[in-house]
Parts: sequence; structure tokens; C-alpha cells
Amino acid sequence: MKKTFSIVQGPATADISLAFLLVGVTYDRKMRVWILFVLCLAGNAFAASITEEPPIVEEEEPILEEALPEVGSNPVQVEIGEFDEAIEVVEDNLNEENPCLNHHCKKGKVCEVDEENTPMCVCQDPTSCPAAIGEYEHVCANDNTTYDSSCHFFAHKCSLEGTKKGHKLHLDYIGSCKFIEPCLDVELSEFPLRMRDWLKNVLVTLYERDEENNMLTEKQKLRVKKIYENEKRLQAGEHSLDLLAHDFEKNYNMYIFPVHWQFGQLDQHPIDGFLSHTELAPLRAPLIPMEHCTTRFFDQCDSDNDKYIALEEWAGCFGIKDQDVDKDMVI
Ligand SMILES: *[C@@H]1O[C@H](CO)[C@@H](O)[C@H](O)[C@H]1NC(C)=O
Ligand SMILES: [Ca+2]
Ligand SMILES: [Ca+2]
Repeated sequence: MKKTFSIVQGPATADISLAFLLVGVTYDRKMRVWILFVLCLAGNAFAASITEEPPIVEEEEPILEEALPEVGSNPVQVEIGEFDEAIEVVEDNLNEENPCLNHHCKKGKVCEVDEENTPMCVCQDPTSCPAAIGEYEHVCANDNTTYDSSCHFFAHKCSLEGTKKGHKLHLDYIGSCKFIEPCLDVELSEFPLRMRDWLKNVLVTLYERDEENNMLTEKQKLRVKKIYENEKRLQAGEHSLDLLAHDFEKNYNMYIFPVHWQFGQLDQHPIDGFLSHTELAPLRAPLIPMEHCTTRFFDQCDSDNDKYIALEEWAGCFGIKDQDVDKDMVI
């Protein structure tokens, strides 16, 4: 039985992560990976990485650039943002020369012009995808097929557009397909305990380090301040499940906002109080290969089985009571 989120896969051993550079936390490696991951979700600096634009990091200062190869070997960061298949941004064409310049296509498609010089999105040829640099770029689809990279996956999915098979095919997790142990009931019940604690710690860390990064809005800072300043707060570290459970009971109020906050981070396309599979992907996909209860946890979260996780369902599966679910807290 695992006691902590075990993020000890090969690629995750990259010692310097971007989060470490930005946040400078002295947590153990596992926690660092987690922090990094939420930074990616939360940080304005990383907003681009969850859209289809090239990540901003590439144009950053030398120190970040230097760290990039190693950052790249962190599976959590690498593929973040690779899942926004639903977003298609088409801007006005301002450039007469190349109509494709401002014509953005969704994942799996590239822009081409027809005879009238009108730009259009067509399926990308998978062979035009950049060759995968390493195993960590591989992705596993829900049919348990490994693709070299998410580019290869989306190009293939595009070629099946309009078919039932194509509709059902989606990206499941980061890394090559592997055997994932069944999640036992007892393990499933431990999952929210650890994740709740982690969410709270991530928020506190963001708060502590927020000055330059603006990872949190003013409203969010006010909420986190209360948690941060609470003397009874359980400090970050390895805690037994008993202690985590006890702390949740005793300091329940401190967990309410972090759970709401994470929901708000994910509910973006569109912001409607429901998480689609695509919206959940940035959290789910890096987590599955490390946490074998991830799939089961999020599946049972959708208690009415409508394929969307509503805020009430989300809060409920983290143990937040109905009367404490507040959509105004998703800020
Ligand atoms: C998926 O593929 C992996 C590797 O090929 C295999 O070990 C595993 O058992 C497969 N899982 C399922 C559910 O078929
Ligand atoms: Ca949504
Ligand atoms: Ca639902």
C-alpha cells in the first residue's frame, strides 16, 4: 500500500525542475513535481502553455533556458497544455502575403491555403511531427496504444474525424502505455486525503512566493492568507494517513478553498461549472502513470455519470460538505 503520491518514474528524477527555480521550495522531489504541475496550471507566465501557443518559457532569461532540457525530462511539465484539443482560435487575417500566419488550427491540424488563397485547417501528416526526443514524450491513448508524441496522437485522431472510433479516441495519460495496477477500495479512499493536503500546500507555497509571479489574484490571496496565517495549519511534509484524516476533521475549513481553487484552475474551456474530459486532462494525464487510483477516483467523482464533473461532484469527492460548496469561491 502506498503512503504518498509516488512520482518516482524515471523521467521524473530530473533534479532541477522549473518549479524549483521559480518557487525554490525545499520539499522532497515528489512535492516539487507537484508544485511545478500546479504552477503550470495556475501561473500567468504559463498561461500560454495550456493554450496552443508555444510556451513562453522559451524566450525567458538564460537561466531558464539552460534548465529547459532537464525541465523537459519532467513528464509533468512536458505535456502540460497538450490537451486542449477543443480550442480552436481563428483570428482575422491581417497578412496578405501568408494568410496562414494568423490562422490558428487546433491540435492535429495545420493551416493550408486553397486556390483562392483562403486559409483552412487540414489534418496534419503524422510524419511531419517532430521526432520524439525521448520516451517521456510518448503518450498513451484510451485504446492502450502508445504514440510517439501528442502531435502524433492528435494527427492520427484528426485522420479519424467524423468516425465513431475517432470520437471515442482520446489521450489518456503521459508516457508509454503500461500495466496499471487495479486500484483497491482502500487505496481509493486514501487518494483524496493526500491530494487535499497537497492542494493546500501548493496554495500556501504560491502565496509565500507570489510577489513576482502573480500566480494568485488578490481575491485568492485573501483566502489563502487566512490559511497561511492559521497557527494550527499542518505544515507540509510526509504525514501518515491517520494524521491527514485527523487534520481534515479538525481543520476542515482550511481545505475548502483549495478544493474550490483547483476546480477553477481546470474549469476554463468554457467556464461553466463543469469539467469536461479535456478540461480535466492537464491534471489527470500526468497523474495516472504515477497514481494508479487516478482514473477510478475521477470516474467515481462523476457520480451522475453524465461525463462531466460538476463543482458539487468535485467538492463531494474531496469530502467537502454540500453546504460548503460555493460557486462564488471559485475565483
Ligand atoms: C496496455 O499495454 C501495456 C503495454 O503494452 C500492457 O502491459 C497492459 O497490460 C495493457 N493494458 C490493458 C488494460 O490492456
Ligand atoms: Ca468547463
Ligand atoms: Ca457529473
